[in-house]
Amino acid sequence: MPSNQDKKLSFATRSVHAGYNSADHEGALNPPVYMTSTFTFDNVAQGAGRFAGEEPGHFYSRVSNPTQEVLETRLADLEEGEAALATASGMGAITATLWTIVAPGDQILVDKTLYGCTFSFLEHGLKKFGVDICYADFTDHHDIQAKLSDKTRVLYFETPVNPNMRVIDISAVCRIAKDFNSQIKVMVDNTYCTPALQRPICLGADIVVHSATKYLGGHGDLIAGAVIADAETIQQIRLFGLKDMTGAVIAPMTAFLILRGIKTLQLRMERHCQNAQAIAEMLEQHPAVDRVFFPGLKTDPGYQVASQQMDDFGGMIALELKGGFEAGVRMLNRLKLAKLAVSLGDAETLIQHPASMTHSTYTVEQRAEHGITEGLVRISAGLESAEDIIADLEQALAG
Ligand code: 4LM
Repeated sequence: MPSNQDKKLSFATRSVHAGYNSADHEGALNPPVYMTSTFTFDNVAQGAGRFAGEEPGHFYSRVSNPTQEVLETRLADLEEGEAALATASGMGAITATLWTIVAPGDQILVDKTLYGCTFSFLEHGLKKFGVDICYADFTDHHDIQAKLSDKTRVLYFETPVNPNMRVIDISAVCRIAKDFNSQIKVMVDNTYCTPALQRPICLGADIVVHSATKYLGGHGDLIAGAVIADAETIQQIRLFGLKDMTGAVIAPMTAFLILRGIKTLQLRMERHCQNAQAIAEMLEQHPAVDRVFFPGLKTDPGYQVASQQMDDFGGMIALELKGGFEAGVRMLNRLKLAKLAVSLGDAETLIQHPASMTHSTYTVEQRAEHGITEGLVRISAGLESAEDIIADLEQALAG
């Protein structure tokens, strides 16, 4: 039996403490922000040893920095992975990872709906360099099986999916991939949930990526990203994808702000989830609304899987109005409290129109093919009182 001391601390406690001991830093309650680009060596042998990875220690902040390291230790702990790498953006995390693990001739099998710039990177970026990008409906397990091939190197998806909220069964997808070929890497974008709600590595995934710009930072004041995986993969991404291929390095001050944000992650997620649930339930009853996409509604096709793999249903909602695109535009232009803006996971409720904004990287035909309707409206429920957000949405819908 482990003693009480050995027992794993709770998520909330680890969000505040993991990776940092004030006793090692003059008693400073918060981690110092190491504003330095380079690190001095005692002698040439020490410098050479650090470059060769044979000696511990930092040598240049494009590779690592002590403030960044605290954030990485905390993120690895919360996602229950071995190691993490913090990056300058979510796209920095995604691109640094994929540049590292795929080669020309490999296939990446991805869910049919992705955040617009992830789609663009795959379709217009990696494809140009001879990587085959193959799409499947990851809620249809036969479709995944049919598209796996001996070239498949990575399976990649988001859940719930940005922007249409489809829910993908992480354990089932991992089983299908590993049964086919145990070497395939399953990579999950966990931005919408954060580890406070969903931990893909515990469900069998190999790699988790984040836009830390969103809930992890939590205050709409920074751009950042992260990758969590086994230590060897993280080291490869750090020394190739980050150092040589993208240079998508996080700034020390940004790492500090994310550490600050993560201290309140669980508290904030609870409120985001409560507000989203209340908003979705109102919208479901509203006569102007055609469809609501939110996995916390019992009528949602993702409800069962979300109940199993998520601790709560998240803060994101999508909807379609009865009048389609025109009705959506009229409603968005009438909002007073909710902000018309892309991004998500901030204190402010943010609403946007994916077809003309976050998913405008797809053509109209591609959006139709990939399940993104032209009239879809996306809501990121903020931390205001649910009553006030609902009143604003109701007045905007009333017209
Ligand atoms: C948005 N999203 O949807 P950076 N992965 C997911 C995302 O939603 C995003 C990124 C990665 C939005 C931005 C405008 C699921 C971004 C990319 O923006 O590079 O940190 O993350 O509104």
